Amino acid sequence: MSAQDQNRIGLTVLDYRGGKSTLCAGCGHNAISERIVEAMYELGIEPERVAKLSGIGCSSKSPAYFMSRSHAFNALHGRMPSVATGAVLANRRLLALGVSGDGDTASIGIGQFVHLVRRNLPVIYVVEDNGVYGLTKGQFSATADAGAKLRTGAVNPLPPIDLCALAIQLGASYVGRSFSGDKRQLAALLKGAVAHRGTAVLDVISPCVTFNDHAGSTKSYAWMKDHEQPLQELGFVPAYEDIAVEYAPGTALEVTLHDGSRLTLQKLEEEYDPRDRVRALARLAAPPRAGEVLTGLFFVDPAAPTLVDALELVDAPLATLPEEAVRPPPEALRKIVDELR
Ligand SMILES: Cc1ncc(C[n+]2csc(CCOP(=O)(O)OP(=O)(O)O)c2C)c(N)n1
Ligand code: SF4
Repeated sequence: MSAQDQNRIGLTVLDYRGGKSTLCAGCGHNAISERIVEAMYELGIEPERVAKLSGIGCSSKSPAYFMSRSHAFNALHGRMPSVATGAVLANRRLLALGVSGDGDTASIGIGQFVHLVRRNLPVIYVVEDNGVYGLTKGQFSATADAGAKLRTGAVNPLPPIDLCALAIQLGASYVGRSFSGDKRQLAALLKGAVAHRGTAVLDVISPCVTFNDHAGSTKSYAWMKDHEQPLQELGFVPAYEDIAVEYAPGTALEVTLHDGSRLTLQKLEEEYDPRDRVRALARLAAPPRAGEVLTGLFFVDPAAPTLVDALELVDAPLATLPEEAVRPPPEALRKIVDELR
């Protein structure tokens, strides 16, 4: 792809870029921004349709570094889900993209995260997971592995929260894990998330090169290169392109997403089926070998009802509705008051 190539809506990749990153050179978060730019460009998503939402942290700063033409809101620490809920309910036409950190999500924002996934709010929720609070200089977060070491030698005594297992258990309908350095897998997972219509949680291991990329860290580049264990070979087939599946018959599983596009999954394990919630949880509870990081698409349910379905909202953005549609007429109010007398 050259910078001049146009996508199906006539935009170039430059139209999807953002401001110059102020994050540390080599930070995994920058690589994730790159993949988001590519995915949105390749899928031909209108930048103006996207609402980028985040909390506080290095990760939460990263929406400033992609898709400048989109809407954006940088919320309080851990409070992005509330803002995302308001934005999605007010305007169902928006494509909501939340970007958060492991501290933002699994520590201070855990209550908000839990309710977002429980409601299956239509939002892509990317956790840029480095196991530490990068912005405040590297304290352990709640996703740090037990026994992981800080540069100072401090050892984490506590077990980690597995955000993927939590998200599946609570109702998220598209859940996967990837590594910021795994371009192909992350791109496929992101494109699948864009095509999905419920909560898509992507826990992306994203090394903090400044505070958590040393021997003893279990979220460093070196550790992830040695310990990543992909669950399947992922490819994404957009609905507007001809099918070009290269997998041998009998080895691939095709999942049709709500917008009609499909995810093709080449199973490493004969019977792994990402549509089975119980099996997904069992698989996450028993990683391949001690210390290995399982990546891939763990669970997808394209038909799961979302909060928007439950509320039976109109399709039109609420802000565009005329006053007579949102304000009950005086007779209706009088009737309610009479009933309460
Ligand atoms: C209420 C509140 N408490 C604490 C802070 C300080 N603070 C800012 S960012 C941050 C941690 C961010 O860590 P994480 O979400 O893992 O993102 P990273 O910087 O690692 O990408 C903390 C504790 C704050 N801004 N607000
Ligand atoms: S401190 Fe860590 S998380 Fe923050 S920008 Fe630097 S490398 Fe990235």
